[in-house]
Amino acid sequence: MTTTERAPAPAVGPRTPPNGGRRPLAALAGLLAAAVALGVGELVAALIGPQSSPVVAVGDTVITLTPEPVKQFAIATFGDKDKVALVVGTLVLVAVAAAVLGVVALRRRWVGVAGIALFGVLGALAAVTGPAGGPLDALPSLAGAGAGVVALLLLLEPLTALPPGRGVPADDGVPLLVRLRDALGAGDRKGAGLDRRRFFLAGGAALGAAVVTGGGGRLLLRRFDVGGARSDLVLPAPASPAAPLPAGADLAPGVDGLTPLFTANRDFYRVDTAITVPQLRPADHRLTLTGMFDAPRTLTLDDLLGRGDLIERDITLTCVSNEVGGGLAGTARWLGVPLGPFLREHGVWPQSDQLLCRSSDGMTIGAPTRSALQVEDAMLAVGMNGEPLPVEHGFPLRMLVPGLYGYVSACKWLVGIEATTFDAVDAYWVQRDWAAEGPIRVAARIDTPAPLRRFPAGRRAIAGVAWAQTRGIAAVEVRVEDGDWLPAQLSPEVDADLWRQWMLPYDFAPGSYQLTVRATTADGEVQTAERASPFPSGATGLHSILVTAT
Ligand SMILES: Nc1nc2c(c(=O)[nH]1)N[C@H]1C(S)=C(S)[C@@H](COP(=O)(O)O)O[C@H]1N2
Ligand SMILES: [Mo]
Repeated sequence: MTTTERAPAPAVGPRTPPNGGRRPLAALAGLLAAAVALGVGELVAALIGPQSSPVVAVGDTVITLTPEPVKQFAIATFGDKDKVALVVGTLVLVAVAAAVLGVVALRRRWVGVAGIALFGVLGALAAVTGPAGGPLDALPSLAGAGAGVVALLLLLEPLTALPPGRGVPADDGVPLLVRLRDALGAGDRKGAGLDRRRFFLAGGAALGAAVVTGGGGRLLLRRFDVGGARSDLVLPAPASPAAPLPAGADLAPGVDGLTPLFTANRDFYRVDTAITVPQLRPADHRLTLTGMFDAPRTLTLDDLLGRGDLIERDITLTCVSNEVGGGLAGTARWLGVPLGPFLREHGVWPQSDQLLCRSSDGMTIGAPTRSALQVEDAMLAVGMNGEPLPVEHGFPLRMLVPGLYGYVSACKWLVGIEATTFDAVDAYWVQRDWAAEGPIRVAARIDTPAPLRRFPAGRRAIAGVAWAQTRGIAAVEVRVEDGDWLPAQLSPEVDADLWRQWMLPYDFAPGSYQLTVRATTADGEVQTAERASPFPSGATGLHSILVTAT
């Protein structure tokens, strides 16, 4: 005979107190705990350095691990705001996770504790393994997680409060550790009630703590800013100034919507992996030459500025990620040490075919030694449009090699050059399967009219820019619908490294039009219509837009 054991019928206890709304409050507790954790993380980071901030460290790691197509999508979608989008996205994910942890921890406190601890460990790992990371960089994430755990337990406690007389009294004279120990076991309390008043008091305190620590941390982090030191830096006059511009060099004043010949620093496109921009003090800055040099050396910024051979040149810089018709190109008047003479002076070996440039944030950019030696006007740049490099554009030192995309030449926040070979080492982007050599492809872009624009019929300028650095632009032609290629007027040639503006007045009858542009280089290459995506070596194809005259 078998017996089936039956669980005793649950005792009918006192009616449970009104607990409705406990879960949303638990979610809120999770959010507030996360806010406290991030706030404390920022505050501790302010003592150590910007790279140790949990948000920055995790964001940096996400960038490092993100597959190239996603990165390309982010650059194409968010442009210069790609890092902002990343940080916001990371915070949204953290918020969702925190709310879920809060709800789960209502019943199982240890899950909440373990969850926050896990985030802390991940943040610490991200910070320590970052390119500029050291063991101390673990502290902000760990301290933040600790504060988050304390906040979560204290916030959840009033949600499962015991009736008076049972358990540890909620306030007054009970040591924090005892309360925490009690709070850890509070999830399974039977017949616990909800003390709304105490929850909101604790919540207010948590919010205050998050704002004060986070805000204070951000303020304190400003002491790492080098804006002041940058303003104080006086650049020497160039030994070789830029060639004077011919009259009428810039067509933009006469053509509405046309890109100016020179891009203002604040309008200059920015592409990099830095969530917080490296802050390098000129006095502390060092450039170290290593590897295949007869005379490996460490130079100060003064060594470079005092050489007396600075050149000033007008150069158009272009990003390999630029889509056909895109805006990731800009022109500036750069000031810097001529790279070829500098490298020869330090005896770079003929066996070296790659210069591995290192940025203070760990980025590596591999430039062909041959180009660095031979391309005229390649430089170690210190100035941009008459001022020291803006911090976002590499202050105090970056490299420029006309004719090469930025990812294989234009290393910002430059602190090291290792003369090596392409066989020996892959730079950052090459590890991510971008081409090891990146000559800029010839391109032309229509700036005006804007795509899909409607405008009154009549005469109107079609205009834009075209570039083929080191080779120069010889012609730009425009095709309206399937008509003949019509030659556009070009801005005067200033230098092959500089883009040229082009312009074609056209009489638009009412109707819709497809406008297409193509450039021809001074050495005879006609821009191909064949479409290629930016990955892995730069986009090709003709910029083509639809407009309507009404
Ligand atoms: N340290 C560092 N340098 C860098 C990069 C970077 O991510 N980190 N990006 C490169 C790329 S892809 C380009 S196109 C140029 C862009 O320079 P800009 O931001 O001054 O326009 O910088 C290059 N130098
Ligand atoms: Mo780039």
